[in-house]
Amino acid sequence: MSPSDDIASFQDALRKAKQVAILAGAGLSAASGIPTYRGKGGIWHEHDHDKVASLDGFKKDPAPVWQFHHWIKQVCLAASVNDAHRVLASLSLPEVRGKVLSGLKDPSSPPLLITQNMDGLSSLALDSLKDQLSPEDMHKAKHERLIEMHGNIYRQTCLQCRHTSVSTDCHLADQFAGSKVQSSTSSAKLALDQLPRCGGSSWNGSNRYGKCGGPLRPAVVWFGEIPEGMGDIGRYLNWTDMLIVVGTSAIVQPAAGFIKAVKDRGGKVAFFNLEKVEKDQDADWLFLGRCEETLPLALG
Ligand code: BJW
Ligand code: ZN
Repeated sequence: MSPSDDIASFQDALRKAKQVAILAGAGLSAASGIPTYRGKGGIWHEHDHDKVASLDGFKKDPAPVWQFHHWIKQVCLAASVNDAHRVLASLSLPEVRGKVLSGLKDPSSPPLLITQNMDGLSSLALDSLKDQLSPEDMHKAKHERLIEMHGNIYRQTCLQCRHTSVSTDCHLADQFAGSKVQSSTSSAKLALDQLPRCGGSSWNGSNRYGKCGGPLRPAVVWFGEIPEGMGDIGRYLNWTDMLIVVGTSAIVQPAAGFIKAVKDRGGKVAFFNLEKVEKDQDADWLFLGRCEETLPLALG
């Protein structure tokens, strides 16, 4: 049976759901000016993901990988949250849950937001609720009920000591100064000794702690790597009876498999996407359109 586009029946099912999860993809941040990966204008039309989004590619030639991530970071820094991020963040407010999700088994907790995006915008949308959420509820919303399964563009990990640091600075800004690297495909080339190095402390073998200096990599999840939070996601989805899928082509595993996992346990699935995708055949509801418009209508 093809999915329904009836908002009232979706809202009714949502009010009755006992445990709700949201799976988000690049379409969630499209209205914020961040390009998606596939489809028109998609990042993978311009870039070879084997080269810029795999550990093998990084080991062979790290410079273009850093250049690519430097560009994404600049795009993310220039972006701001949109209405779809805002309405999802609003589910962290108890009074909104009382209205939209009144059947939750645990009414004191927001639904789990699993995002494949590494732009940090879902967390930023929660920050804007700081006057309406207690510090405990804010902590829960940001650290227990938000999983950035493909990592975060503002973090980097040292391949030598494994130290992970967070930085909103553009590491490579100095190296690129004057060379105007404004696009991901700029021909400006980085030398190996210009690539970011670890400034964290590590055991240096002589009974003292010092600067490690090892090579850094972006702390994002590349192809062939295991996404973050898989254990927590699996446990949560076991009991999820409503999965809301927003702005993803649902091609990349393991995220794409979450849809079947919920359906197989008798749960319902609602898609909010700009266009039809293969996996929405399994959905109970499909709302085609821009999620920054359709989500506030359905959840508002
Ligand atoms: C809107 C909108 C608007 C636009 N409103 N909608 C062969 C078969 C099966 C699997 C594999 C295979 N070969 C390899 C694999 C595994 C691989 C995989 O799935 N590959 C497929 C491509 C085939 N997966 C992996 O390697 C993953 N790891 C893994 O599987 O480990 C083993 C494992 C096993 C079991 C358990 C656990 C682990 C890792 C995947 C890592 C993905 N990383 C990237 C980031 C790289 C960039 C970087 O390094 O900086 O993550 S790739 C890229 O794709 C990014 C995204 O998060 C991810 C998903 O993309 P998303 O979000 O769906 O974006 P799009 O562009 O595809 O779709 C956007 C949608 O939005 C479109 O439909 C638009 O219409 C819509 N839209 N505007 C609503 N306004
Ligand atoms: Zn280090």
